[in-house]
Amino acid sequence: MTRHTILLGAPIQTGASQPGCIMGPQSLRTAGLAKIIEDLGWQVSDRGDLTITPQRPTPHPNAAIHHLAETRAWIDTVREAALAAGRDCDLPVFMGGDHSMAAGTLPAMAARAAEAGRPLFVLWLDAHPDLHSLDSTESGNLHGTPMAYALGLPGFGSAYPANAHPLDPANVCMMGIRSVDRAEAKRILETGIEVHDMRAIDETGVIAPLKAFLARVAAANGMLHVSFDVDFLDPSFAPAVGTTVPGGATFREAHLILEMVGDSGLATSLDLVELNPFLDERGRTARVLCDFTASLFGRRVLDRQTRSY
Ligand code: B3U
Ligand code: MN
Ligand code: MN
Repeated sequence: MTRHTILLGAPIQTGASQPGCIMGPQSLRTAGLAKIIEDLGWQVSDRGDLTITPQRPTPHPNAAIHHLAETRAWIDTVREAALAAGRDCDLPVFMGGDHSMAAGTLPAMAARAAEAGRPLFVLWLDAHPDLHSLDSTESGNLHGTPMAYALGLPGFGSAYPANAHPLDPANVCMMGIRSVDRAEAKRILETGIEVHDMRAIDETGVIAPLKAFLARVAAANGMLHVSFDVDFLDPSFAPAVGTTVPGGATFREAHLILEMVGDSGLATSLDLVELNPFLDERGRTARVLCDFTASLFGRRVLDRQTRSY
């Protein structure tokens, strides 16, 4: 049976430090994302881009915070549309937009998993853990908050919507982490989240930890959401991101991760976030993201049998 994906654009840039992510969904479309997935035998529907109406500013005791009202509106809008897309296809692709989008997609996929009576697992590919609350963020850039919110951690008051389906930290696996603020480091220790920072990846490679995580997802009959932040990648080949951090995943590491996830057949949703086309070099980063997405959707270098690792 033909599998079906829905592309959904969330042109959010209010959570990032600089403008540009508003063009992310269009850049992915221009790079041919729909056709690339179609050529792999999938049915593809593009639901276009979500919008929010203009918002009045919401005050918050943490004066550093930018665009709280817009972020809240995006969270509500994205959550509803992401849940519908999750119900209507096998593997929706949420095209950001900055990573504050995940404060909508993660609770939506958790709600979807609860409906299906399955646990939700999250593979978080990012230079950052995005574990700030509204109280702890110092930059005030709300793309630094979605994971803390999705886990149901304190520090959000009623400024973000109540999170009815908090993620289990034991079901989260982070890879590529190399920029962690003090409040975030504390939360990593408190929650016990599995974090494979770049040092760990240098020491052990990506295969063993990913294989172990995927085995846990399979054993639990879990749903798997992959949240792919462009800054997971080394900026030398993926420059189109506002918060570049040196020492990121190589093309080969990222390619292998997405191929292994693709081989597992476990992925049930994907975020592509933080692509800032204003900072790109002739569409290079958008094309790289399309290539990795193709790997997740089943493209292989040779049409040989799927490996078991
Ligand atoms: N942790 C820092 C930096 C950051 C988080 N996410 C991104 N950058 N992309 C902060 O601003 O919260
Ligand atoms: Mn991020
Ligand atoms: Mn990041």
